[in-house]
Amino acid sequence: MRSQVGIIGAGPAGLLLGRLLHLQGIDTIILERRSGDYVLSRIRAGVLDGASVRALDEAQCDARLKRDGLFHDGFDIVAGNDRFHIDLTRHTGKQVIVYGQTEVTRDLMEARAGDGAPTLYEAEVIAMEDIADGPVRITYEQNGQRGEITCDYVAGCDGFHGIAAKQIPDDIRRTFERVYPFGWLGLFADVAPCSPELIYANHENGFALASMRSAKRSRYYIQCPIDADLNEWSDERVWDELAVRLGPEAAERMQRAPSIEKSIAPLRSFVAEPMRHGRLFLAGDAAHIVPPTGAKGLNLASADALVLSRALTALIKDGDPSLADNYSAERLRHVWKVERFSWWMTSMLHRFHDDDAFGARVQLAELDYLSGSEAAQKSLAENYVGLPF
Ligand code: RFL
Ligand code: PHB
Repeated sequence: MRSQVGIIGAGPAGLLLGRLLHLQGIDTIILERRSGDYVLSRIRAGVLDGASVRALDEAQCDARLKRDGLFHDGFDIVAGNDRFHIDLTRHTGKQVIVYGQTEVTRDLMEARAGDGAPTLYEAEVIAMEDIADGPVRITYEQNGQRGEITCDYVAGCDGFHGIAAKQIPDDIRRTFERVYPFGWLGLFADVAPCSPELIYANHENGFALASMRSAKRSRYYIQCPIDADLNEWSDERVWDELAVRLGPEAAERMQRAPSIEKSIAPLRSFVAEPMRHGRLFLAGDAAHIVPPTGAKGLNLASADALVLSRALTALIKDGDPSLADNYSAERLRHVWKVERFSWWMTSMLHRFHDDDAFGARVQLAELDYLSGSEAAQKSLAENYVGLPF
């Protein structure tokens, strides 16, 4: 099989890129190691910023998002006994949209099916050859059989555990990483949200987040030890912790119900540089990971896909390499600002080591400053709605 662009991974980055290139008349093949149902069952992001909204608009895949998404003007922060509001719209004139990654993925998969563009599911890429000069040969395994695709360019949209980033030679690739000493335990329940907007809480027991997917479905998270055993966290125990950490006002309104999903995710900051080598371009979690506190992972993946689609279009249709040559440097400037923001939100809102009394006081001062400073709130707001790129 042959294609102009081979895309590895059918997560949001790969599907968005595939759709944007299709609209430019460029053909793509997507190889995804999981089944379509598996990809759709992965529960992840919930908040879309300006990058995702722009990308989905250009992809002409935003009809359901505009109809069913929840448009939020701000969110609350609870710190000890204090609860204050971050007014995104007043500070930036913008909103964020609560709309699940699952729904984004479904919309993009449907559009791709309508385009008649090929996606090979349960096809795991195991090797790539000639990424320096091309044409690139991608070898994959599907149902125990090997197959090969030849393409002019490859987009590695295969997430943090993917194979694409590792094709960049060790003497060129540099990685930067911070692993946090805790995880997030997330829970879904079919109950009304406890507040019309999100609540981020810093409590002495640890971080908590009240989020949602609809007027009838709530998403909650609590900080937990990195080695926490899910079996030791009954629904009741999670609800009790949420009630304590989110504060009395939220606790009073919080409805409890059996969880329909419960899982633990580690938190990590990670960047791999460069984001391009020869004919291979990286996008999304394959190139960078942020801790979910700033709600930025999916949004960075969207920004990558948008910028990469333009670069590949100029390269393939006009023979103009300038955008492609700039891709890595341009994206990394934005990526590092978002890494900084996500790290800062995480540092401000979580409990770190019990023995760091100085760190704990600085964190209290940070929250106190934020609650009283319009300038600090504006800075948070402009990062949360998405920085220009
Ligand atoms: P994905 O979604 O991981 O997709 C990569 C795909 O590549 C496939 N793959 C391969 N396919 C073929 N051959 C191989 N060798 C392959 N290796 C891997 C995988 O099966 C997979 O389908 O990466 P992508 O597209 O870059 O998208 C990134 C986002 O999924 C991620 O950044 C977000 O989910 C992060 N995130 C959040 N982001 C936000 O913007 N807002 C949020 O509110 C938010 N909340 C979250 C989050 C992530 C979380 N977890 C579970 C880490 C909340 C959580 C709890
Ligand atoms: C979510 O709803 O899953 C969510 C919301 C905000 C975050 C992270 C996750 O910062």
